[in-house]
Amino acid sequence: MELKQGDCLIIIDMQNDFMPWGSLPIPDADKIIPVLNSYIELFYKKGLPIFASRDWHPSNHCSFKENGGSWPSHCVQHTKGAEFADGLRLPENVIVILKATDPEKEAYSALQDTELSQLLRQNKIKRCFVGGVATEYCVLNTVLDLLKLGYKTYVLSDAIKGVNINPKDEENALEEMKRKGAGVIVTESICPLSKYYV
Ligand code: VGL
Ligand code: ZN
Repeated sequence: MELKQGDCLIIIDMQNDFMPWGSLPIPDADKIIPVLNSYIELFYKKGLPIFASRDWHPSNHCSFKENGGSWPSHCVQHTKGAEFADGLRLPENVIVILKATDPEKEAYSALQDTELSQLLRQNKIKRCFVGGVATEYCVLNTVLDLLKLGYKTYVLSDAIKGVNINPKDEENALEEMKRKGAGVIVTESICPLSKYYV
């Protein structure tokens, strides 16, 4: 498969709090950092847009246990935990999308109450390549929204990680995305030259 104009990379919530050193650690989430770096390099060198979402909660967010939700406090605005994961190499022209900023609302999809759908239209995007965390929450909901909007959507299966609160959650999420029309690819599908680009 060849990348072309109209393609974009969408990186979901690769932030310190979701890494093994963060407050809501996703097992092995740091292992996908070099893989994502290679996708970033590939899209950047082809001049294709790169979007990166950040879970960006106020400290009184409803998803936190102390506020009646089910998650430990995470990705609080302007904290180190909300910054992009150490080691992720985003270019200077990355387009950052802040999500789940309303204290009263959980928002897993990077398209929910954000400017992302407008930006995709403005950039004349046709195909979206999506990686990041967590597979069965923010990646899943973002991919389903993209499919609903009619974008050809590919899940970067070597650049996602799930929480797996139940052992099959990630697997089921992948199945659902496929069933609803997503393609599932790996680095070599779009970058045949090397294991990791660069
Ligand atoms: C996420 C749990 C809570 C995610 C965000 O990025 O998938 N998961 N907040
Ligand atoms: Zn969150």
